[in-house]
Amino acid sequence: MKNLHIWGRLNSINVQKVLWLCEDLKIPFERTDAGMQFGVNKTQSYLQLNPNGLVPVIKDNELVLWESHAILRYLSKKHDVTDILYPKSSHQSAKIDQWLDWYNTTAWPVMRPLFWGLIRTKPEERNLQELEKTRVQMSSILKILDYQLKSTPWVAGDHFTLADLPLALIAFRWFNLPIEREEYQHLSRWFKQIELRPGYRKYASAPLT
Ligand SMILES: N[C@@H](CCC(=O)N[C@@H](CS)C(=O)NCC(=O)O)C(=O)O
Repeated sequence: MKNLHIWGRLNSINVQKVLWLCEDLKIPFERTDAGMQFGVNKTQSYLQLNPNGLVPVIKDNELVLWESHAILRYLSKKHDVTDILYPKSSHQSAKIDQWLDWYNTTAWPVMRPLFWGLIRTKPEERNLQELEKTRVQMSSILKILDYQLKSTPWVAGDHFTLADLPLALIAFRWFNLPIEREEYQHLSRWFKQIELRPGYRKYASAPLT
């Protein structure tokens, strides 16, 4: 039996973050499908692990942990011997935290309705006007990321870090939704590098569902 167990379905963006990191860091794990069509996440035993009834949740020996970014930080601190993904130095991790918070407060709240509206809503139930407004808003958010990537090769500086990973999952959705896209040169350059990462290839590049 592996020490690390992950609950969550493969097409959840928050689960994908954790699976991708495990692949990049070669952390062995077992996984149980949970969420949406798999159910599980509203059962009493699951709610004892995560009272929010959301995926992912992990159990690593005795530690139970939910919130995908907390899980990313925990696994990086424990397994990343290079100390690059989420450096122990508070000075170096500050920018990574900035972008992880920006993902949660700014980027995902806009990408989420765009993704749900175009992928998980029947065509006849889509509000196309509203979706176009959201697309324009998402584009202006990605312009901020593009501007950052003009001055640094990766989101938080010279290396791939935890700052890149969740934002790359948003970028994947942006590049794969059936929408018009403004040309963001630096974002595209960065994303080509993202596409080479093993965790992205294995867990984050399947067609959107
Ligand atoms: N802030 C949480 C959000 C977790 C979340 O919203 N998970 C979604 C999937 S991406 C979920 O569990 N949805 C219910 C379901 O799949 O049934 C995190 O980052 O882990």
